[in-house]
Amino acid sequence: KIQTHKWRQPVVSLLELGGVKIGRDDVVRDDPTNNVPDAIFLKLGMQLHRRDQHPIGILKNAIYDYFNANYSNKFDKLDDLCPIVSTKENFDDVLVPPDHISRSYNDTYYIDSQTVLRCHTRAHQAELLRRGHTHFLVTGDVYHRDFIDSTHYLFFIRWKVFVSSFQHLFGNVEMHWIDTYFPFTNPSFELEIYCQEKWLEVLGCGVTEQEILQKSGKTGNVAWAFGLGLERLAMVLFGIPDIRLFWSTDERLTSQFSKDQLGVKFKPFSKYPPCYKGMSFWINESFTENNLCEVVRGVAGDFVQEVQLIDNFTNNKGMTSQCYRIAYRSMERSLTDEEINELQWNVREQVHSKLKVVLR
Ligand code: FA5
Ligand code: MG
Repeated sequence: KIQTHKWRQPVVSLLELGGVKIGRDDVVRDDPTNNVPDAIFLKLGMQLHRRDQHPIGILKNAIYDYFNANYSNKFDKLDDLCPIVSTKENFDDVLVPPDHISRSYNDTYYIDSQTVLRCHTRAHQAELLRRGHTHFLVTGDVYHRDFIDSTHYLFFIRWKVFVSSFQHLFGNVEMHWIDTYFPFTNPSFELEIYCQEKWLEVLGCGVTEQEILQKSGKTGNVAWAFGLGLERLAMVLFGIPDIRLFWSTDERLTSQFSKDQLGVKFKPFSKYPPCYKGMSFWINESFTENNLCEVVRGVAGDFVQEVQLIDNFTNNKGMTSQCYRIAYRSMERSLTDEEINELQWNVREQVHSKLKVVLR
């Protein structure tokens, strides 16, 4: 039986993903080669991008329509591939070097040492090329261990396409391109758009390395690929201020959107302010911010809006102390002081016991 916090989602123990039946015990195990928490298993089957009335589904359909109209149905669309893949598919096949940080347990969810929750839909690329697909869009949820703020989520819906133009969707938003590095493309670029007074990265792209194409029997071709976070684009298009709102089942949210309605602006229903709590501790060698966020998320779920490092100093004995500020906030209702104090108390307790840091 899954242990869930009293405010969290209902208990599920079996999912069907892309035609495959997956039990909770196949994904979440008490085993050093596994770092998938229950909270992630519970979200695995949600497939927001396959819901026609959901902002993510509406956006996906609009992008599909755009491709159908402009590339005369040339693109094959796959949106139901199982997110559980091998480390070979997720890393080796797309030329991620053996020592690349994205392979670490700090950055990726491992089911066991050979199996991960895909970090990108590119994990399906080699197989699709081998199966003879040349133009394709893969939509699916992808999983990263990451820090917490209003534009980052532990998993998000990603795209991979072979195409050259995308301006159409962004309209007249201010944007710029940045040169960057990815192991699988060269040259590589990122696109940022200006949103909520900050530059926000919305996609990475580039020309696929020839080695990848050669390995899939596509020598002599040129491929253009990109990966786009649908949430971030949907935040701009629908005026949705916080990424957690996509996972809300509150009717005041879901009733605002309907099939094929792309231009609708979200009307906020929660004016509940965030409540801030601080905590300081002496870190140890194995401490990482992602591990801290995992613990906080494990306790507070979607009630945590942001975890922010606000102070960092090293004393004359070489010990480093860090202070974090946690913002608690529900998108749906007002949290009581009692609830917040209990969350914070549990966070402190687990940060101490799981991360072995010394609280100050
Ligand atoms: C990449 O940056 C490259 N793999 C993109 C790529 C694809 C390059 C194909 C070349 C060819 P990454 O997953 O880090 O992948 O980010 C892709 C997009 O996902 C980002 O631009 C952003 O829109 C979104 N994204 C990244 N992290 C998060 C997160 N924590 N929460 C929500 N969206 C995110
Ligand atoms: Mg990136």
